Amino acid sequence: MDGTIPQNWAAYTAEEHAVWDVLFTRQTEQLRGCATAAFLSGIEILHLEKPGIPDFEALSEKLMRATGWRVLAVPGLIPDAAFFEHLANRRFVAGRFIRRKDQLDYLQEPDVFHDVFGHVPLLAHPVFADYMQAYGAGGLRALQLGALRKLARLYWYTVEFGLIREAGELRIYGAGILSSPGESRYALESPEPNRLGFDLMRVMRTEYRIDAYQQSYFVIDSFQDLLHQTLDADFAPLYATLERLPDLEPTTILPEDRVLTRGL
Ligand code: HBI
Ligand code: FE
Repeated sequence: MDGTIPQNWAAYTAEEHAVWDVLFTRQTEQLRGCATAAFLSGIEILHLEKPGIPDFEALSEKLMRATGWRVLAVPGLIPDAAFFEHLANRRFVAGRFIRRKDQLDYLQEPDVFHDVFGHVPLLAHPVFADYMQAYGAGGLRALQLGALRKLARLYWYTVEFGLIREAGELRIYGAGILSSPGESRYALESPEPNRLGFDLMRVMRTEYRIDAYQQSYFVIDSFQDLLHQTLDADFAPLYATLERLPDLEPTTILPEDRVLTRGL
């Protein structure tokens, strides 16, 4: 009852593999010079450039060697507790299905392209791999403390929509951006969204939208810094403080925010 199912890799059709190939080629071209170096080396370590939807068993073997994570298939979204339990044990759950070829740009539920192309390469990075495990353990505690709404914002603004400062530039590491052709350009280049220095409490106060490009992105200095700002924190008193602070809209800028310009 852990919500996982066999991937049944042999059952994918030629057309399904072709959808992966189209998305993969388009996104890797789009992301040249835009994605964090850790993402690009993850693609290499895991041999994701091989055509077709990856076989989770072979993928897990390579990932296991790199950082001790494995990838398991799920039919779609699974309950929060099960999701966190998997992460806390270094198991990443990925959608088995792939979007149809008339849905290349938009879909609601995470499919195998979002989950594997967007999330899995960074799991080959030792520090990010530890961050994801810590998030899973933190999620289980947040559920007990009734604080999931706050902690979910941390996942959203880092794992899904995070930016990182690297080689004097802004780069993408969030899977929601990496797997979206439109947002990968918008996140780095558009003058519209705010790009704010990452701060744990600030992020956990900030609401987010799931139906449009983000209006604020939070920028980390390094994965090490992200891990330290989160893993080292005792979240129970932070949640208590958050109860007394108003939530912030995605567009808000506070006087104490570190606002980054595109050239940093
Ligand atoms: N299930 N398959 C899947 N993928 C997710 O990203 C996911 C989930 N269930 C719950 C969940 N995410 C949330 O708890 C977190 O995003 C906070
Ligand atoms: Fe995701």
